[in-house]
Amino acid sequence: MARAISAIENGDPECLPLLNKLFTLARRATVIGVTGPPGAGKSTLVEKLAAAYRRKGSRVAILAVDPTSPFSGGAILGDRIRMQSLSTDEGVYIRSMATRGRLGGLAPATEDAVTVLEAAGYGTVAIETVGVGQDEVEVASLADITLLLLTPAMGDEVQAFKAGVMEIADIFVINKSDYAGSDRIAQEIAAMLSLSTAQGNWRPPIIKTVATTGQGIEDLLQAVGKFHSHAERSSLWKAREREKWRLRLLQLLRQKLFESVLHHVLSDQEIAEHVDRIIERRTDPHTVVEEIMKGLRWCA
Ligand SMILES: Nc1nc2c(ncn2[C@@H]2O[C@H](COP(=O)(O)OP(=O)(O)OP(=O)(O)O)[C@@H](O)[C@H]2O)c(=O)[nH]1
Ligand SMILES: [Mg+2]
Repeated sequence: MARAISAIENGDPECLPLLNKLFTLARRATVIGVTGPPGAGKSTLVEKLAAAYRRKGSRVAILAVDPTSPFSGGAILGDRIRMQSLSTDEGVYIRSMATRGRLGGLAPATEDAVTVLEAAGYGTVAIETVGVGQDEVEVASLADITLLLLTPAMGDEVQAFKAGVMEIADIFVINKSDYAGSDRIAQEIAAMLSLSTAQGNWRPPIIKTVATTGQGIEDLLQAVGKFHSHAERSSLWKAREREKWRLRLLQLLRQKLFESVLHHVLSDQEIAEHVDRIIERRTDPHTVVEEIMKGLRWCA
């Protein structure tokens, strides 16, 4: 399993037949996305959630996506160490993945890693991603349920969140509720929610937790269970599933088309020449792209 994920991460073409087989075999896992700002307690909470699911008998996989540092080029990859209480449990699989420059908060291989884990029989897959409250919300399109972690320390920052960030939350978790201010932030979120239209008749609950002690984890599990049955009863899950695979298909296609243009149509030398012409203002970038597109027979 680990080798398969590494091969996928490295873009090994031999993975494609394997992924095809695994995908068609795989039983669906429940994918829980956990996102929130740096240090909000995501790993600590995921560790507690995983332990709770283990007690219910489910095997749990955790994918912790670490932003690749633009400075060192390496990821922090510290969560395996941080989630030590789970490290001796064979029913738990933990893996860190680096974003490697992919925008949106996921690692390039996250979706396919989920396929591998589903095929390996993990019933629950938790994906931890860092969201700084802006655009790192891609996890929501992959996950069945998205938990957005906030903390009392955030205060006014919540109001500065872009609308799209609040909308990804199926459940709001106010972690570090042992600190003062959790009621205030809960009220602010409730006020924001009252202004927005509920997605598929689901009003996201606001759950207070203290991940370090496990306080509130049982409430959170119940909220996840409630969402689960709501999403199954309503058409929410079906609609999300369609949208997820539609986006995934377009994303892969976009990437392939782009790579194939770079590979077959444009050499580095030609790109450099186009750049020269743009710098010299003999043409503009739009016109260059139009010219390149005209050169592609299948686009005509
Ligand atoms: N007081 C308090 N501390 C907490 C709580 N949850 C987590 N912490 C502490 O907050 C720090 C950060 O926790 P992590 O679980 O690593 O947070 P994270 O969101 O995964 O952090 P990154 O992955 O680095 O973004 C750790 O020192 C935790 O022990 C909580 O509910 N209360
Ligand atoms: Mg973490």
